[in-house]
Amino acid sequence: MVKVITYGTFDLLHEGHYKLLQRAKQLGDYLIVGVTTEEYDQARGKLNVMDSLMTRIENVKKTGFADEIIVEESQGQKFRDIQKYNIDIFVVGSDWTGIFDYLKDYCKVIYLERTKNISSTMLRAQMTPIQRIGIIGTGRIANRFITEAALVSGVNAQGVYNPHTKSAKLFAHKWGIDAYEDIEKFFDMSDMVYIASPHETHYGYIKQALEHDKHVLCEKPMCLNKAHAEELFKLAKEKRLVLIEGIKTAYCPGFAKLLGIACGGTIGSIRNVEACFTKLEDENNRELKDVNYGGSFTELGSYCLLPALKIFGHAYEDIRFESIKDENGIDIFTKAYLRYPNGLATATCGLGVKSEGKLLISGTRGYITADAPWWKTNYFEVHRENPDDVEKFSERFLGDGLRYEISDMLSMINGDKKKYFKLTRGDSVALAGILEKFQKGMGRT
Ligand code: C2G
Repeated sequence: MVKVITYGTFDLLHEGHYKLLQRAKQLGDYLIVGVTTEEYDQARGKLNVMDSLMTRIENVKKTGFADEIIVEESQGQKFRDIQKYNIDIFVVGSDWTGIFDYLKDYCKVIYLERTKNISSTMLRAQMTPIQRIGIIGTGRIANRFITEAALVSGVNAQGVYNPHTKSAKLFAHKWGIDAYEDIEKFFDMSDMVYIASPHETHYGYIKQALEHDKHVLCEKPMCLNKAHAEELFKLAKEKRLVLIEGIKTAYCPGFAKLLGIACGGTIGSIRNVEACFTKLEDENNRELKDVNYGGSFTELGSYCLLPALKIFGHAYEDIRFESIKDENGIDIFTKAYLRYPNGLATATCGLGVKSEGKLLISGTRGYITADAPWWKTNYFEVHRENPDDVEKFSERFLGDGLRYEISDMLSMINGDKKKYFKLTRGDSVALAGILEKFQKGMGRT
């Protein structure tokens, strides 16, 4: 008897799961299905699971393919189960290709082609449809987005669009999704759109997506023009669509905890915020070649301005920029100085100069420091006058952190408004306004 095992969350059971189980069953005589517990999903960073474990087990049972159903509770369990149940074949979808090769010493490992298009859940009773994601752009961040989306239940990355069709086809082949040459068909396939194209194309794509009634998650900087940002949020509101800017720091639990403690009075009234983020970039990369939209501040300013905007708000009295520029006039290092009625802030960004990537929040009774990568907040300290009085805080930051914004986006689409406070429309409009001022100061269009 050939024994097969597979594992999954099987949340909002859909045809991707169904077809996986169907093919897994055909590989042998006896199929064991491991359904992940809430605790294990939490531990492995799978977000936004909607169905309870019992519902998910029930739904797997209803498919009729499982001869036995077990629960998966921990990281090392697969290895132990293969011994315990005397398994011949471990099978999982191709979005996991390579990840489980370590099991090849103990049984056959098969990665089955994942199902590209999920039109709906298998169960009419399901109230929460699967959000089909269309991706615009095929660069580094778009690659990271796919792996992060696989760890958010309730979404399915289905298609990619890039005007350079070859890039779209290469990306689609790599990730087992569809490439679209016709943007109209691309929009038809999607429920929500993730935009990771060059900065200057964001406005146009967001507008097109909203006009096609699609929710939008756009990479930062969403806009380099305040009026554009206001226009897009107004359009989204009119059409009852979700439009958010993807600044991963804003959505991660560690940053939320840091803000909560900073603004909770433990360091008194906040009077100074200093955020620095430098990342030496290859001088041939877009970021240091594009004389109109490249440079340190358009690339990293969204991160470095975020703490000041969340703490002091948008009503700064004055802002100025000091930049070090290269021979093409592109800023390799920029400091933005903001003055508020009761506070000072600096945002220091560098793609061509390396500095101490620190976040410092100074108050009348103490200060908070978070070292690089504070923008993936996982640790910070609260210091007071007494140098021995230091409180330490940590919080997990999962993977590349894009799953947090995807998960929050899903919650907003499903009507959970309280998620908006993490990065509000006002924050994104203020950011667009500051970037617009910077662009003008650089003599750019
Ligand atoms: N799947 C698929 N096509 C999709 C979506 C999912 O074939 N469009 C497959 C996955 O590859 C997986 C199974 O369906 O083999 C269950 O998917 P999930 O419930 O998302 O589980 P997952 O998070 O992939 O966890 O230990 C758990 C395993 O790592 C799988």
